[in-house]
Amino acid sequence: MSHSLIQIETQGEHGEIAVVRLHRPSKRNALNDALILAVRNAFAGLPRSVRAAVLCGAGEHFCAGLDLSELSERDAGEGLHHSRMWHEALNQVQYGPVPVVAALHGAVVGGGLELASACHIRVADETAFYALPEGTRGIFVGGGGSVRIPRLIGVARMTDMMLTGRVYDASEGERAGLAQYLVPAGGALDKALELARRIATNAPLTNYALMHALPRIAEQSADHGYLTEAMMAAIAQSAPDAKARVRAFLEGRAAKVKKS
Ligand code: 1HE
Repeated sequence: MSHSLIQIETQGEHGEIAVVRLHRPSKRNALNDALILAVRNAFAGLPRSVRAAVLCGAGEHFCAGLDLSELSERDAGEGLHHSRMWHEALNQVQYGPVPVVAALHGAVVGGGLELASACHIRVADETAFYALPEGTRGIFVGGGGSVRIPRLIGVARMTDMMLTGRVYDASEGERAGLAQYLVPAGGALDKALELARRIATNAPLTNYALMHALPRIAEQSADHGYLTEAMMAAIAQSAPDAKARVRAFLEGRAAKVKKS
């Protein structure tokens, strides 16, 4: 499946991996309204065979953020609805049908970092750099960044990035928690695909719990979190899939945990 601004391809024997590629390289994958809606539609409409997805960008950069040429004459009400449209699209990435691994390279800035933050795992190559130029452009994040980015790197680091225009390089970004994996230049997509293939073999209910229960438990009080955890654990372990996997280990048919 392919739209002009976004390309979607499935991989794997049963089409279990989707690669969703932002495809507006001449504008560094800047997110105009059409592209942000295409992102929403891509994740809302993934084929049912898909168990894990990779999100990447065409060209030299992952994403240059909001298309600044569209930031023209919106009044306050229009700005509110525009931001809510971004929220809806990025929520579709975070709370869509399957875990999403972001493969990052080059600029991961502004709304591009907001989009990467909505993914479940981020893999960056050595060319990646991160910034929130909203601060210096006289605007504010509007794609959920003020909610998601502090959860990755803390309020103090995000405040610094926005107040001073600080740019994190790839290794600083990995140390700060913006990416979970750092790989050589050109290697992000392959690593992201390797992780997605592994994720696709998990029991679907486990992936569901990690996408939908874990982030909510992390927002609950400890007391409420323990109860939600117990209920999620009970549901996950009751699935035939879980029982079969545990039996396979006990009968010596499943892999042991090994140091890598
Ligand atoms: C753009 C955009 C854009 C590039 N909107 N058109 N984001 C920013 O403030 C980042 C702005 N972009 C940059 O700093 C640089 O473009 C990059 C570091 C990402 C890439 O540099 P480079 O040298 O590879 O490309 P370029 O020559 O700067 O850009 C190539 C073309 O893309 C050029 O257009 P052309 O018609 O002259 O060829 C650029 O104008 C265009 N382009 N980035 C529009 N962002 C939900 S709220 C989120 C708020 C934000 O995201 S604010 C942060 C916006």
